[in-house]
Amino acid sequence: MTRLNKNSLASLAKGTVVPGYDRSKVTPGIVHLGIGAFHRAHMAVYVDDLLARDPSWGIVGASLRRPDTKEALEPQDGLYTIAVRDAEGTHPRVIGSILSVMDANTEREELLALMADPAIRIVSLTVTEKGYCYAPATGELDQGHVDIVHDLAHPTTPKSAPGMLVEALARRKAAGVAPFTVMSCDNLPNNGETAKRIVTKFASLRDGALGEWVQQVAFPSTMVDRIVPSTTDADRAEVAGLIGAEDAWPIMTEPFTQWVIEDQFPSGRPAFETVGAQLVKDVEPFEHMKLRMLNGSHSTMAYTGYLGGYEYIAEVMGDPAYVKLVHGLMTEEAMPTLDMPGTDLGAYRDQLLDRFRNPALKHRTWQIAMDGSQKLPQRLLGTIRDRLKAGQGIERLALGVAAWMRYVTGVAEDGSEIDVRDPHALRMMATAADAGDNPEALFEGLVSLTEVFGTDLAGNAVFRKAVVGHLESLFDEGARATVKKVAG
Ligand code: CS2
Repeated sequence: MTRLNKNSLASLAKGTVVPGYDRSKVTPGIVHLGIGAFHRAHMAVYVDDLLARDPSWGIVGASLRRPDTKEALEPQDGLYTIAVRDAEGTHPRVIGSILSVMDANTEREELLALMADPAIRIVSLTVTEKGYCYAPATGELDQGHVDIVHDLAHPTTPKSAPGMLVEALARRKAAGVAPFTVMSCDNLPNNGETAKRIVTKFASLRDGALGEWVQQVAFPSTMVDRIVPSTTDADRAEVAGLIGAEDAWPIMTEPFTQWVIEDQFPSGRPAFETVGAQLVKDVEPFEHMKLRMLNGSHSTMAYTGYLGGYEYIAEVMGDPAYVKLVHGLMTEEAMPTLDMPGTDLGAYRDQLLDRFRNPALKHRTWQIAMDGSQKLPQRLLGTIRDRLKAGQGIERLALGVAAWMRYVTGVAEDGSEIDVRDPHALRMMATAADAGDNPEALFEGLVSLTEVFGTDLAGNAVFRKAVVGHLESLFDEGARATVKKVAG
């Protein structure tokens, strides 16, 4: 079978949507760090929609860790398929906005040179929570992080995202070139502010004058949303059948997509508002809504669902007790903490429940369960803090936290091993091993991870009682019975 690339583009199977602009006219205006599946299903699609109107915003993607995306997309001239799955079927569309992909490990110098080029006006990021090298509870740069230690010692050959951004900015400063705008598209609250705090801290640790200069860089916040399960071999085979060519890395996703962007781009930006993005003054309320409702539910379903023996989110949604739990978590516990005048939160919730139900999306609970230590603070703990302050109940949210604690012990209910993926996995599993099946000791050990829980929650009696109570039930009765009880 022929490979998807610029030569095969004209002969793809009927029904495949292809770029409606002349790719040879497109020039790079954006460097994107962290060219994973999410970016390719989200921002790259918005950019693909606007290149016909303005070809100066092509994307050069870079991966900081692994060369696999480059290896997949290079023979395809950067082209790949997004396959949108709904009840009617799978709809393939070839995206052309990614002009090339660089591997930061082997092409660091070329990548830094490009980032310093005046044509690049935006550097966007999807490096995941852990890519910020910060303490999730405080949002401060983790100066003891191994990559940060490395990058401060070797600032011109950085490995981390903050190190790359600051070295590129230093080169622009030296060349008298205005800074690019840094646009975080990661799932963090105040992602712009957070990126700014980390980048300016890192720059000032490198050199005071650079730290000052970096103050002028714009860091707009964004809220990003699209569910993107990992691609499987079965997905590859299906897409090949649909488009009539082999695509080494298609992306499977849902019809829904949302992007809310803080309008702060002194070096210019594409007309994102013409392709469905919302440009607003303050993104924070949108981020809270999304993180607390969508992601808070997702993480709760991931841990309780995995423990209960459910592989996919759509399966979890087939269990009425779980649906009741998530409905209650959103309605009773998350929604009252949000400040979204003019938004029908009930309708937003119902739309989320429908999205979770999408049977065509094979979204694994295990995938969402990854990196919990980086996700819990913004998804569950912030909501818990707000409610504790107001003297309100936290039963369902606390079950999410307890199920995470039970999950990171690394042992499933049937005694099999759980492949726990998390930057703190080893520490957490050692804590769990010490605690054995004593819920109190497990809580004690894990809540003392202050970079996750801060310093306030360990001593909060209401929080402790709720989480330890759920842990007891998870150990004694199992996840399904516990969900049923807590859902009411
Ligand atoms: C998920 C998110 O894997 C996860 O942690 O909760 O990736 C989620 O699918 C996206 O945030 C949806 O926009």
